[in-house]
Amino acid sequence: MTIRFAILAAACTLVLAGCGDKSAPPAEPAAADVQAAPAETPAATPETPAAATRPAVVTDCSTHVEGNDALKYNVDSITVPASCTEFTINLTHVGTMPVAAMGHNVVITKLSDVAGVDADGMAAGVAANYVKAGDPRVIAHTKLVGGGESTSVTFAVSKIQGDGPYEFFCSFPGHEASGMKGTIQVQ
Ligand SMILES: [Cu+2]
Repeated sequence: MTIRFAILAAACTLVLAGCGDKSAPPAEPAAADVQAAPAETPAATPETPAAATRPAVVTDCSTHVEGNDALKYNVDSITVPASCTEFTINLTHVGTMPVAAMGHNVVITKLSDVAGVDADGMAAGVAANYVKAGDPRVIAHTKLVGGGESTSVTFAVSKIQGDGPYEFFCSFPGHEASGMKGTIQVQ
């Protein structure tokens, strides 16, 4: 900052106009914030720029997704680095409601398979984590968790490098339709 002020002061002596407002030099992010905000790098999902307003933070071929009591994930886009062979999604239910009333999972399918997988999952019931057993359309899924619980799933990245697009969503009845979904892509 000292150097920056020195440059600013030098510039003002050369150019007398436009230096009136010295009260607000551009703030630099605190070091602690840098890791929490890689979402703002230009690498975020050019395919779906409008939809991806809450990109997931990805670290070491894994990410953390939260679900709450208000039928929401905290992210709507997961970009998996192409350098990863496997990828892990850690899911935490940050609410307090029980699994039978407000359970959440993460299911990954092709976008075109979401409706069918969701409907068959509902039929499979809560004991099956709302995922039909052996469904070949399901690329990966976590178990269903209630408030305060966590779970995770790891899958081969090659499984979402085919003929997408791919979506992640919660297959608890009605949750995908309520917006518990997002895009997942490899980049
Ligand atoms: Cu849910």
